[in-house]
Amino acid sequence: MKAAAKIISGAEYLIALTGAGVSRESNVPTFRGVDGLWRNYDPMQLATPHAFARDPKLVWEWYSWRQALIAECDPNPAHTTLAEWEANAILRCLITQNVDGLHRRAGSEKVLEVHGDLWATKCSSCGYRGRLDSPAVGIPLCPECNSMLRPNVVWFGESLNRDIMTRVHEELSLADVILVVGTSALVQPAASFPLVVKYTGGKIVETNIEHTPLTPASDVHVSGKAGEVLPLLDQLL
Ligand code: BJW
Ligand code: ZN
Repeated sequence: MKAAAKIISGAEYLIALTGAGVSRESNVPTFRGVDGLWRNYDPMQLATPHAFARDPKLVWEWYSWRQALIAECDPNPAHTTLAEWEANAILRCLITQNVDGLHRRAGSEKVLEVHGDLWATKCSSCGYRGRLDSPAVGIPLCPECNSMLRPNVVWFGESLNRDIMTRVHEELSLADVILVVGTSALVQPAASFPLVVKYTGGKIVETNIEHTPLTPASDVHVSGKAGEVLPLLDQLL
């Protein structure tokens, strides 16, 4: 913990990468692991363009269920600590794989949501983009062309948004320390972002309740729950 605090305090340009583990203590299920979303649902049946083409109703049911679940969740001390660090210019940018919006709700402003936003929609055939303000009922239709809307999230096999990726790469090149919180580091390209910082001479601080493929490349690994580790780290700065 002290070693992690020392690296963070000494950082010239600290950024963070978060995954589902940062929201676990807000009661948002993670994807993998014992109580993960993928235990009961096969991601390949739900989080792919092919799945949506085959059974859009099933895919929307899954997203609508998650929207309802997340609407009941609130940011936890991990989210609020990161938001405070941004406000105090300790943290320069937050890259998140999460689509739950909890970082923004905690007050973080410089957030790059690389896998999209659970409440955002886009048309499956025209360029329409929209937002839901309550969980979807059935299959929402495009107000412009009446085709099916889909969640504006990034599914397997899809490219990440180009403008967001440009900004991610700018941040990765500026960063000398990246704090990686609660990601299994299995899904590309996000899993490789910390390595970009490392290969340009920067450091990786990882915190997670388990080891990940990034642990061997990390300068420090802090074992523990994000909602406990981050406030403790804050006290040591
Ligand atoms: C705690 C905690 C607590 C718990 N405190 N910690 C072979 C090799 C390499 C790549 C590929 C490959 N085959 C295919 C690919 C590409 C593919 C990929 O990476 N696949 C791998 C699975 C093998 N990637 C893609 O397809 C990406 N696009 C792409 O590459 O485009 C180029 C391309 C185009 C065409 C063909 C090929 C390439 C897109 C990836 C999109 C991922 N989308 C999802 C769904 C988003 C929408 C939605 O939410 O529905 O994003 S999948 C899912 O995984 C979601 C997450 O953001 C993402 C990462 O998961 P995360 O956040 O790490 O969560 P978990 O559950 O895995 O881990 C939680 C962690 O928290 C654990 O470590 C716990 O220990 C920890 N934890 N409680 C701290 N309290
Ligand atoms: Zn449309």
